[in-house]
Amino acid sequence: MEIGIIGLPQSGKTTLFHALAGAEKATAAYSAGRLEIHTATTNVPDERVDILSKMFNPRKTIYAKVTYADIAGLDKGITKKGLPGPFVNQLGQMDAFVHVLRAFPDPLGGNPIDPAGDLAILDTEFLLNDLGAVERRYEKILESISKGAKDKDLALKEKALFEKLKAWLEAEKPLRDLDLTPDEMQLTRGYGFLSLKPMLIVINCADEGAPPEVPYPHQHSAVVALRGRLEREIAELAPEDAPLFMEEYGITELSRSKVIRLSYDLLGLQSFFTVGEDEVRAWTILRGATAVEAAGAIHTDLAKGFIRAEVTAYHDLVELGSLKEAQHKGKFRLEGKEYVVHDGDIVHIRHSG
Ligand SMILES: Nc1nc2c(ncn2[C@@H]2O[C@H](COP(=O)(O)OP(=O)(O)O)[C@@H](O)[C@H]2O)c(=O)[nH]1
Ligand SMILES: [Mg+2]
Repeated sequence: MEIGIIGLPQSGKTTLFHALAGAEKATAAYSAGRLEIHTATTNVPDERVDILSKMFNPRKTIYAKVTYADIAGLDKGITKKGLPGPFVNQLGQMDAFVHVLRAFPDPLGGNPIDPAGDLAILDTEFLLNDLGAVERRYEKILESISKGAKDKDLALKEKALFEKLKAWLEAEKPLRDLDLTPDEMQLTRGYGFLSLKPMLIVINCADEGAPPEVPYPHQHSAVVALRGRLEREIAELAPEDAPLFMEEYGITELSRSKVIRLSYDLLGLQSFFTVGEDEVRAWTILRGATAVEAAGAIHTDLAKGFIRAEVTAYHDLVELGSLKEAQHKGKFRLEGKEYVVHDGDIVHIRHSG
């Protein structure tokens, strides 16, 4: 899962990227045409993993992970012709966005502080791009129907869906607000619609002063304010130096964890855990995933040879102190393939082969 960090030039994208990547700094750079993209994979902080790790004292503790991409495609500004093609292609491949808004004085001077206005600029570009893509596809669908489409049912379904998408975008509403059925969602795959992707809005504030309000009443989105430059400096400090620095600036809690958690949630992801003396580990699955899908996240062989999932809820395990005690108290369940895994389930897959 890859999350694109987007925003106008000088909004603090690269600064936030480094704050999120933190000390791990496992960053890689690649270029797509003239675009330079940096990516970093980072742990999803999860106190449940910390607690389980204390409980089992394993050789290895492994957190869930997300990848962030710093896409510097707009550094020359938005052209009058809209967003550049290679930039849109890159954005289309992301699973979600973190949209950075500048709420500190423009380091290059000239532009006022207007986070809500800046947000509207890119949002509008996303809508226009999607509308263009929807219209082009819609023409193709009509054409194929008039020529006697091979799969007529599918073509008609697509036609209805794209009419809906078109009307929605023409009303200047992002696609992420549209309630689509899983079937319809499937049909939108592959187009990379930008306004359909979940979006976390980060108001990037000056070192001092209260953050401005930026209302964003849309689905699959959230708003968080932070001080990107300070967060980056702290993320890059040695851990023992961080508390003093934070005290100096009156920072009681870093937003880094919050941003990472929120982006994980917005992606529709959840974690289940495997525990033992060897390893305590968080695994990532989609919300609504079944036990056999969870098995597949660990290894395809576990999905193929799936017999049963042994499941204990996280809070039961923590409350009772051990898997054995959970078993005694009847909090240890055997579940079949179709069981819908809950966030925080402790799972052991019984399998053959
Ligand atoms: N005061 C302040 N300056 C920031 C903050 N974040 C970034 N900057 C400064 O803004 C400039 C642009 O930041 P950068 O991360 O390169 O922006 P990008 O163009 O969006 O990647 C740099 O001079 C940063 O030091 C912030 O949270 N507060
Ligand atoms: Mg940058």
